[in-house]
Amino acid sequence: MELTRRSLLKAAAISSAMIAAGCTSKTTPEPKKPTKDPVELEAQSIQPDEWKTSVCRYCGTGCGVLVGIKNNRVIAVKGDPNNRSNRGLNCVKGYYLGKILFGKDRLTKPLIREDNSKKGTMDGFREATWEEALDLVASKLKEAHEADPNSIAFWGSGQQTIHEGYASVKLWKVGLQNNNIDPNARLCMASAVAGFMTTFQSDEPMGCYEDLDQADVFLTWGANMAEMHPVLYSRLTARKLTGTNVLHYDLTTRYSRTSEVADKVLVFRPQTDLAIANCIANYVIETEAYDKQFINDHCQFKAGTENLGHAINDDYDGTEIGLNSGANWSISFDEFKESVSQYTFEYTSELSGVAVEDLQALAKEFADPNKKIVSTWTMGVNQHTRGTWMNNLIYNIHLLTGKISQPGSGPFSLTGQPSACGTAREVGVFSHRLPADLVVDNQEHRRFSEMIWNLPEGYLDAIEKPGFHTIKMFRELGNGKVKFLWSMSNNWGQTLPKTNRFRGVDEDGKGVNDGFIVVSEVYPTRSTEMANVVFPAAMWVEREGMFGNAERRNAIFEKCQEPPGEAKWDLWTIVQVAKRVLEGKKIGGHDAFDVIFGKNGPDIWDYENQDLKHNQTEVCRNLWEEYRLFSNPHIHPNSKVQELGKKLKTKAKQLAPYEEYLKQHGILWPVREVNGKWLETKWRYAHGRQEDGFDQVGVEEYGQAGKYKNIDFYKSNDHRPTVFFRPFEDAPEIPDEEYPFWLCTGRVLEHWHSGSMTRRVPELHRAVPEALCEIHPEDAKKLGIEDMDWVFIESRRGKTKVKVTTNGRGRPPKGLIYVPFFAEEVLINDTTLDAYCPISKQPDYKKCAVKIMKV
Ligand SMILES: Nc1nc2c(c(=O)[nH]1)N[C@H]1C(S)=C(S)[C@@H](COP(=O)(O)OP(=O)(O)OC[C@H]3O[C@@H](n4cnc5c(=O)[nH]c(N)nc54)[C@H](O)[C@@H]3O)O[C@H]1N2
Ligand SMILES: Nc1nc2c(c(=O)[nH]1)N[C@H]1C(S)=C(S)[C@@H](COP(=O)(O)OP(=O)(O)OC[C@H]3O[C@@H](n4cnc5c(=O)[nH]c(N)nc54)[C@H](O)[C@@H]3O)O[C@H]1N2
Ligand code: SF4
Ligand SMILES: [Mo]
Repeated sequence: MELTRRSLLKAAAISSAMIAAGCTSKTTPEPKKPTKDPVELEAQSIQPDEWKTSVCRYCGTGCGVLVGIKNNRVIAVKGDPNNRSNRGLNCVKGYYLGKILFGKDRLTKPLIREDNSKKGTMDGFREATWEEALDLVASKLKEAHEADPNSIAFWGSGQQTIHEGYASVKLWKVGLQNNNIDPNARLCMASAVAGFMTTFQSDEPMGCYEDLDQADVFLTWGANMAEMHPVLYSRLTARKLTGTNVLHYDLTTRYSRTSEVADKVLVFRPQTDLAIANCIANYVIETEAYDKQFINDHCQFKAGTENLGHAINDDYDGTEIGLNSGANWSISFDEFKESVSQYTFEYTSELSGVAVEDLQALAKEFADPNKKIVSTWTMGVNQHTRGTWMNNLIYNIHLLTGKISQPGSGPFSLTGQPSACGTAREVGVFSHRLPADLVVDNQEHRRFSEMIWNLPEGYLDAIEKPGFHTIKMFRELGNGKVKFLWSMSNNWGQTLPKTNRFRGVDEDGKGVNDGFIVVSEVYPTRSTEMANVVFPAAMWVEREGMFGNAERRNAIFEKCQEPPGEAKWDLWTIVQVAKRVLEGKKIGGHDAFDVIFGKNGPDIWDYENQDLKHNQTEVCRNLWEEYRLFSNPHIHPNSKVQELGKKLKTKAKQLAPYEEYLKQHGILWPVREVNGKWLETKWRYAHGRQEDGFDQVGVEEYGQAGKYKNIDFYKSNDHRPTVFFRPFEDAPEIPDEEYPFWLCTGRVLEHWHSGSMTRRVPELHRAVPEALCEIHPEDAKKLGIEDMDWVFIESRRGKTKVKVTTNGRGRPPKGLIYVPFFAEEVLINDTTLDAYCPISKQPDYKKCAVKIMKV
């Protein structure tokens, strides 16, 4: 399809429908509707007293917003024109952001369950004082921990602030010396992380959003950006309007809103993206269109374990293949060439269902040395039983063609949540990680962390083995082995795959009801109904916080109003539990609590009042300045820290002093101080003037500046990222006679994940009031189903009741259905599969086999 004036106009119309630039939405303080109903908030024509700097709390785009306050209440929200990530734009969710604070059924008091038989409902709770709830939680945690360290677990989130995530890590990994802590980002970004670490030995993208303003070709690898990263998508469509012959290829398993304005839509059979990426690599090598100088100077080649099988059973990780899933070894370029040679256009077309001409057109874009290409991807690639491989394969084609780390050209892994980067990944909430790309099973990393945390040498050896990853954690909860679970800023009762594994009880009456479950939440959810204790939390701007977005931008949001009732800042709750549970424990002769949070550590405890320090900015600054040492070891007084930090290359993440983030409405790391100004880095590994956003950190510390194209992958082993051979291997469950359909699950523009917040915003709720199953009209006809008929979708694991539509926003091909997971009454995750990528341990929600039955 040609890029016509009509398609451009269409692009502009579609993207502007999703964006509300510079608009202001008004909210009133008093909600009017009863519990469970979305809140009606009236528009008011009053002017705010003050506007405070903030960040949207939904997606990883990380849009800056300004929050209007009157009489200490949030009354308006608008895009922040000074935030360089969004330049004042917001999508419809950002536009109505203020309203999530005022749901009538906000949790305002700690709840303690009195009646265990009512688990699975919000009945059977009584209100309690904080003192009582905290004492109970701490005693249960202590009891379980003492009985068996493997019976406790903490499930965190990419929606926790950086400080909350950091405090969780300190309580769990340092205080309890326990690695059973993992974030929901395991469901989301784990394959991206594993992809970055295996290819580059350094997490997070080299480029930034400005790449979208300069590319000649865009490639979405199963990413529905129009709905999931709308503000970035508007930047993409704007580039198509202003650039000459800018093309967008949408690779997808279902025609989505993103496909609507793409120039070419390549609908492929699920999982065959592996073959497509290899096919492009094969073409550029065969035609000698790869960048010889670049790979000579900057790349190495490797192969890894193949025929990985499928991580479906509990014991997979311990099997021979499971233990060796990440093994890899060096190969020559010629061996690589030979390995990918099987992925001809014809073979790939046969596997994927994409026409040979379309594959050729796409491969030719990469073969053109003059074209700048940006690849983007999110869950289609990461939620994949070969998710790590798929990330490696996208890097392969950008490395082979040298289309990387340059303005307008590069692979760009999009983030899901607002702080999956800043919190889950950067502060190390994963069961195998420590802050700043460090990992628990590396002795030098532990020594370095001990020095920063004032711990005796060898203290962290207790946590040298990674703990439970998320799927393991919840399987163990279902098995009754995890006896204590605390979750924060997530809703596992709805969002984990194969939910009925731990939501129900087995034949012996064993199961989730055995565990003592603590949920920190702002609204009643599918998870709070499984809880023994619910801690009411302050949400979004009811406390101060900081998020880190997809382009490495850390940005602060200021506190704008008090939380309702007795709801409290999650960080306060963490520290209060720590105070109780660490009572009596010593570290190096000091009270453990004082080392972790108090006077021998970050100093966030008020000893006079026996409480967290009252000033939230002071608490955040103190924690930040400690955390910042991981990336800026040179400001630590101990020269051993400095030396080791340099060796570990942690400085490559360099962060600025806390206040700078407010002044600048966010800064991309690594940062650098030049003549008293803190400058951000837009293109990592690419040398140039720092003032223009090019990398300097690497040059100064580890660099080989001035090499070919001024690029130095200074964090990679031997400064050389890896081009991996990764073959096509099929999905764990493929439609057959009994279960003839692929089930793909995902999201819609108007709702956020489990819908707990967006369904309480009337405008969003009205726009998409119910979750519908999209099905191809011919499939519906064959099954004798009409629009809005109820059906059961059944897999080998469970079934879900849902209404169908043949006329939805997305259009699945024949043989595939799509169901969003935002509606708590349509628990599609009872049906999904929890098989995961053997390397990243991220599950695949995008494909399993189901049958459809009319109700
Ligand atoms: N409105 C809104 N925006 C959000 C969110 C939200 O809840 N609501 N959540 C945020 C979060 S946390 C995330 S993770 C992102 C998710 O952002 P996306 O990943 O863009 O969205 P999903 O709906 O999860 O994924 C749907 C896509 O998966 C692709 N897919 C399916 N199977 C395959 C396959 O085998 N290979 C490949 N390559 N692709 C496949 C399909 O083509 C489809 O377009 O959105 C973020 N933004
Ligand atoms: N079927 C299917 N399932 C999926 C996916 C899929 O594509 N398909 N995608 C997966 C992905 S990528 C992701 S990221 C996960 C997301 O899964 P979850 O993170 O489990 O889901 P959310 O609805 O975002 O849960 C966040 C909760 O935090 C609460 N909250 C808001 N602010 C605060 C606060 O300040 N403090 C506290 N304590 N709580 C707060 C909200 O009310 C909300 O209920 O879902 C996964 N599940
Ligand atoms: S949901 Fe994402 S795109 Fe929309 S305003 Fe928030 S951060 Fe921006
Ligand atoms: Mo996500």
